[in-house]
Amino acid sequence: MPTPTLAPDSLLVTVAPTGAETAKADCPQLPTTLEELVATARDCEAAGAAMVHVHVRDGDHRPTLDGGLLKETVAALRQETDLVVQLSTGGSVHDPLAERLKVLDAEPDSCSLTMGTTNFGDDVFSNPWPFVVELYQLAQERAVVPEFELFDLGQVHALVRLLDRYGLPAGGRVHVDLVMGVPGGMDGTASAMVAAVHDLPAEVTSWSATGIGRTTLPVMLGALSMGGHLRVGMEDVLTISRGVPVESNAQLVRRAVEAGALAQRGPMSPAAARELLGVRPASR
Ligand code: KMH
Ligand code: ZN
Repeated sequence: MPTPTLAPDSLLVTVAPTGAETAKADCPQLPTTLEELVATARDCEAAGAAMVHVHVRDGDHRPTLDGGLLKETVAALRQETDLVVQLSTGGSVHDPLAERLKVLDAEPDSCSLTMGTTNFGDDVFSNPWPFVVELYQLAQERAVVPEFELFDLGQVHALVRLLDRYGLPAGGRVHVDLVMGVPGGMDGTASAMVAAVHDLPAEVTSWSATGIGRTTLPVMLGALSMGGHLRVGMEDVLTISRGVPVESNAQLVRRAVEAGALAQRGPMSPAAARELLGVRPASR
């Protein structure tokens, strides 16, 4: 993707409020129940988020891909917010591939789609090529718009290969999220971002970035300087500054919106985000 001379006027802020890695016992403010998730989503929308990236938890606050709960969650978020609802197909590192494919049965607006296997701390986040292709084709059939998650430079090139072989996603737009700073993936540095963005295929119409842990701020500032959008949230970072715990996801969204304001980019509305991403209009 050629780097645009001018950044877009507005800023897509995606919030990833929960993730699959943090235990509720270690972080009581992590939204793990449906009520907490919906309240968080409402607060984040009011603060300027336009999309929510969702992992759900069971009654014991453990990550689950339970189909009924995923459907209930999509319905509740649609009922209570206008946010673009993106379900994680990454799940947790322990989720079987077949279960991850079934996430699309919950009919979200969007789904995450990671472009390759990555060492993930001490674990392995498994995304073999045949799985990537199957998930992509399923998303095309079901008209679910994927967000391509790129954890590494090699995954940029896997995206080139996927689009060459299987064509454009539903909606015809291609949105990428650079997930930087995972131990085992690309580092959360400006030089890694420049390399990744430089090699994005021409089909890419928008990209965002998120920096895990201590890479949050450099990645945010780098993405704003390169015309990218932002993903923030407690899936990715649990401190607001060194040693200070995050109070809420809305706090992280507000900080992203403030950083966007400095770059003269106001927060994009959910309706504008749907247009950007090629997602169907909301049917609340
Ligand atoms: N929880 C990670 C293993 C995604 O949501 O698609 C994978 C992840 C990516 O969070
Ligand atoms: Zn996720």
